[in-house]
Amino acid sequence: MSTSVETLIPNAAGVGLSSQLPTSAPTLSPQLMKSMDAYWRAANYLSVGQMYLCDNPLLTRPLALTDVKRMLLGHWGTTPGQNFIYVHLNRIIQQFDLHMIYVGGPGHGGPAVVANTYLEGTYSEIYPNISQDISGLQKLFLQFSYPGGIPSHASPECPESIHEGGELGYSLSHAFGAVFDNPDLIVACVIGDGEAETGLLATAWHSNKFLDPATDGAVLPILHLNGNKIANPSVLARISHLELEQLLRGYGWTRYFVEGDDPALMHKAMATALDCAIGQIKTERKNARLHGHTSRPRWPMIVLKSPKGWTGPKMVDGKHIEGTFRAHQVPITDPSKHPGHLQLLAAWLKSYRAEELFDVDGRLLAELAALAPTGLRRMGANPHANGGALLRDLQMPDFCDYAVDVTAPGIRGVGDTRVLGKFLRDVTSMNEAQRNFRLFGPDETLSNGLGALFEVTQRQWDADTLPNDEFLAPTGRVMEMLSEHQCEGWLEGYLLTGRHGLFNCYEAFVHIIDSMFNQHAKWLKVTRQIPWRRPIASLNYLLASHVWRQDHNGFTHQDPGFIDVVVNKKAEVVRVYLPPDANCLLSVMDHCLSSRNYVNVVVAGKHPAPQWLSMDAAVTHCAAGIGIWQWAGNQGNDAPDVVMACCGDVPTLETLAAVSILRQYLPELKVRVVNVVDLMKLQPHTEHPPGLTDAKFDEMFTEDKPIIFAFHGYPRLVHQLTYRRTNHDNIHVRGYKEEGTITTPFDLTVSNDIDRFHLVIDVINRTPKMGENGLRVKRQVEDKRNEHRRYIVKHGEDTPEIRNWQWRGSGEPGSAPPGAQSPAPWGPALLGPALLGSS
Ligand SMILES: Cc1ncc(C[n+]2csc(CCOP(=O)(O)OP(=O)(O)O)c2C)c(N)n1
Repeated sequence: MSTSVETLIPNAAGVGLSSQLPTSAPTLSPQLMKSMDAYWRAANYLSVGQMYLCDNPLLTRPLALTDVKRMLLGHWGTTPGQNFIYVHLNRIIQQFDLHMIYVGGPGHGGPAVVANTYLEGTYSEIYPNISQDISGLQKLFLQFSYPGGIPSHASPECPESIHEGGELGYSLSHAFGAVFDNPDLIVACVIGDGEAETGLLATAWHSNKFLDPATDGAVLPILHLNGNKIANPSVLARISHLELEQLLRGYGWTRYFVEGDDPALMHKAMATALDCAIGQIKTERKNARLHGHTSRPRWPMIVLKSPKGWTGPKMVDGKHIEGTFRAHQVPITDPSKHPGHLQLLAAWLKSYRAEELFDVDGRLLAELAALAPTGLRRMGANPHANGGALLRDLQMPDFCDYAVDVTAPGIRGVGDTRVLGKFLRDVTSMNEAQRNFRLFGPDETLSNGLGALFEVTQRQWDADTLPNDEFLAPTGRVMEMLSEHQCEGWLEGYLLTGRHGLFNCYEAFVHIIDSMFNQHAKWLKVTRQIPWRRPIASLNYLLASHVWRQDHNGFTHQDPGFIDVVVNKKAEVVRVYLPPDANCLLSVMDHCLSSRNYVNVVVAGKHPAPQWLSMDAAVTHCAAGIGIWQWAGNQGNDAPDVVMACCGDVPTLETLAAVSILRQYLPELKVRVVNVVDLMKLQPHTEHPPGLTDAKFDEMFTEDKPIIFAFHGYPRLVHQLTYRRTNHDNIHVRGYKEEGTITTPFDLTVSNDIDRFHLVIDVINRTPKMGENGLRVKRQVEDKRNEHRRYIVKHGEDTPEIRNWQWRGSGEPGSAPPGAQSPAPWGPALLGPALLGSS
């Protein structure tokens, strides 16, 4: 491979002009280049050592089989390239006094980041037992991919990492999330050419249209074109240079190509490219910050084309390794089973000439150690890579100031998220000065009822604007791009570097990021066990357009399954809240925005809906997470005959409507109403400490009475959470069961048997001795369901009695003495005249 560094600089018309940059630029003196090459060799040596050696770390005696680990793990292919990049980044950090962190997209290059943080000293500072001597080296090597040791990826245990890179695709979005509102920060983001084939990475290039050069930092993408994935070539490596260059140009980048395999030439080329890139970043910043330029910069990026497994074995067992897909993992397999492999391994290790790099005690030579930046400029010590260390509390208004005045339960609200929107608006403005709060979403901030934010901020947008656009500005607190992946990736990067945020999304489509949520939750679980990782702000989801209000959008938009995915994760990391009304939503969101190290999922409605609790009652209810709504039931001081449980705004509405029927027509039935806000309360506290104790659960749900549970999501989840509870056999759950289409709001509940009439039928069917009265009510509500169907087909909307239904029972807790009979001013008969007097 010949070596070149090439850039394509746009001329005034924006057309790319190719120009060769001199590879002999005087960036590196011969001495500096020699030292950097030695540093690179040291990192490569440590990487191979981690993959292979359990003892004899500096080969002070001939390599023996007993020095080699029994299980050989790790990914060599990406590692030397990442080591090469790291040493060059160290140089520019020093030269330009940069605040820089490193994101390694191919996180399987864990040996590289561990090696480099060890060489720069941060690793030993955090883990003093991995000391800067032979014994430390031996432990460094042994722990890698070893039981009880560290994972093979850039895992949370590694000091420089905000991105494990186990699941490929998220690096560039994380990097951009990290630089929003971090004007001095540069994130060097290494992107695997395989990783570049993933959906998110392919769209993440567009992040440059959302970056404000005046108030945000910069990302320097380094596309690592090493040609191969695990077993295949990469697409970007097998299209023509012109196609690749045009693709990246189309994404809006200035491209610097560094290509070759001769280390000496490549060092020069890389240094030149980095100098150009950093120079350009500085110029763009200056233009925006000092000269007020507003045009979108064509930010620099580097394409590093180097052989996969560079400097590793060229041939093993007659097969080409370096530069091929075979270099991906462990190029030399188990020496105990393959004659000749031990010698090959020894030769490979020796090729790095460790004796020229480390002193006899195993310490990196001082002149090489001096190549790394010092103190907090080291990428492993930069506090942005341990974002919790930088986290400042959000300034929060008193959420009670936004309360809905609930004069009586059941008054009609304006839409719960619309109430929340005003609270979020003020959270936004109160934190404008410290610039550490952003709202992310795929184009739905307005439609999710959060339009109040645009009274104080804009959508950040650095592409062109037209006169009819709304709420677009170079800087703003709202980030909207129609890629749920991108929103999630940006938000994660933002949180991981010590800020706060909220992701609002359609409930059905948040599934798109299921797997990203998984990875973030895993990260949080691990970091909770790492004392030096400071807690970060929670990842908050607001699922504001939920399954039960997708009657107009139809079946594709009806899916409450994200919460099923979420509860698979450790209860110590996840929380799921289903506030029944606006005051509960305010209370829950206040808690979520103040919390740390969780993933909080909040499901809330945006349509006008009944409001149940005063703010005081809401605060008490949400603090408990679950509670008996004494005012809604009629058990008084007696034991209930049936427990009507509800979780979610629409299930709560249908439950209370069902209760009102029961109380009017079957008043001898003692009904208890339990509302669940915090879903995880259902789990036994032995599995999830904040869950209800069995005694409390039994007290609330009884040990033997039927429980009719109207649930927002798929019914199975309630069974999953409660299967160990005493009364589990009596829990009968109604929820979404994949019945949906374009229809009326109430018909969606009818289609899934969670409507008030069906809940009444469930009660009658499952409560013993309901007698003739019960059968008559059951027939009546069955007729009601049929009548409903006929009506909506004829009129195209729900019946007036459904549309206008209002709770007319007694008031909130405290409004009537316990045990007092409700005056039951139910108003017009719910089931029509045929039933009047039946009770
Ligand atoms: C989303 C995802 N799919 C599949 C894998 C399995 N995998 C691990 S490494 C790899 C190839 C990566 O290629 P590239 O990004 O070019 O990295 P490099 O070649 O530099 O190792 C694959 C497919 C993964 N980690 N993540």
